[in-house]
Amino acid sequence: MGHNDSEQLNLNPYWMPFSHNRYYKQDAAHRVHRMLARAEGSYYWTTENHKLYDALSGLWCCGLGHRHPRLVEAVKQQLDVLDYGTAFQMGTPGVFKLAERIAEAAPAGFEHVFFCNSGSEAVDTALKMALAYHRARGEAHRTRFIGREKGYHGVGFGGISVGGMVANRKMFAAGMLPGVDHLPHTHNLKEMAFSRGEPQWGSHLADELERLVALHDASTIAAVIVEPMQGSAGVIVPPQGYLKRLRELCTKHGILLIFDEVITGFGRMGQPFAAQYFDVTPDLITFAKGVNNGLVPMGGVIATKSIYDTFMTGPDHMVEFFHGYTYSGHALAVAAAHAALDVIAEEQIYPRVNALSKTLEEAVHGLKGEANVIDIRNCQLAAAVELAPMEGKPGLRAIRVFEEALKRGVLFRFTGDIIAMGPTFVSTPEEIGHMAEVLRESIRAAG
Ligand code: PXG
Repeated sequence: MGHNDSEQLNLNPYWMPFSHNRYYKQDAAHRVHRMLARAEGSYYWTTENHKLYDALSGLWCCGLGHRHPRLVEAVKQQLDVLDYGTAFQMGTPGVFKLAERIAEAAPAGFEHVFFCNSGSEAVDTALKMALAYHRARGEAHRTRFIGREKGYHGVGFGGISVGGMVANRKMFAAGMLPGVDHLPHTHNLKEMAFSRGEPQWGSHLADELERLVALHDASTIAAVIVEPMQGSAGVIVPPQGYLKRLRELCTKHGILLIFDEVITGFGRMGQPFAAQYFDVTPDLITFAKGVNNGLVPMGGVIATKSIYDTFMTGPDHMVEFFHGYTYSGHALAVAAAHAALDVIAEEQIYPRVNALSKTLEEAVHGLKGEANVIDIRNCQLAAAVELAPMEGKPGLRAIRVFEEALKRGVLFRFTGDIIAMGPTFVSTPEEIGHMAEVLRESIRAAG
């Protein structure tokens, strides 16, 4: 489709998700380089045939690069064999095998995988597992969840309840889960601006869990859920020792610890999961995105043996967990996931990410000193540059930077006045360096 074709589109019927619909639709100038036509590897091409480096791997999901031939082929082949296989009370060899492979990649003790279709569903599934687990153990009084400020756990009612993003919560307050409380977030510009990797300051913030336990009593709390590294809030990196401390406190009080690894799972951390990267083992792990490179929607929850076994009681012809989705373990998603796991192994993605992360760290921290740059953060193959808001117009500076970068051939992600980066795992050091230089020029051009 050429540029002119896209200008003839009726833009009105499509209600764009998490987007400024009016800004995008009202003025062709606002859509320049913002209509995607095709993709390959680390690049998109727009309908004007303008090439864009994909600095966030889609929405954190296409780390292996777009249209990886192995994944494309796997899905095509699957289509010739089985399109959709009934998900309840039936199975396919592929989905059993995939669960085994994912459990093998997870930390020791994680032996069971439940599939769904998105990160939001994965979070709701994990929260339900936590409630049902305690109930099955005779601790039905453990009903409370603890999330964290600035946390993002998708957009289901469970996810927004434990999430900590005001904009995602305030309109829906009436539908929130009752009894949820939040840990403070760990972002503090004064104490940690321009930290490389995990900030030294802030592990004491995990002790706030003790305060919440004292307030609510441990016997009322089912689970704590956190992103090991907060992605959506703009790459907020856990302070050194913070996650270990959370783990200790959860164990001490019989509270399940859920790591939401929707962004951190399957590559971004240079390890299968952030649990391994930070060497902290939760009780449940949610995943989505990278499991099959975003090719077909898929999410899931990995559970420890002891959690799974707790459900396996009662008459064995009965359903043990009243939960599941029509598309749980969809055949196409499963085929893509097998291929993604093959590629991760064959292309040595984890060592590659580890090496590339150092390049990213150097490149982004090289922007220190640019006007209006107030913080730079990085964690493995994720980074963010925080900009000073324009007087009275929060968010506008980042939009300007975003638009300047589009002109220069890089698609960044912005949230508030933060520019986030999550390059593909198959990027070259040169591409990472170029991305950072485009960001520098765009920050200067945006004024
Ligand atoms: N948990 C976490 C930790 C996430 O990052 C979700 C749950 C929800 O996933 P679904 O598949 O329901 O969207 C996410 C999603 C961004 C960005 O710009 C991040 C997400 C989605 C879109 C954009 O950082 N994370």
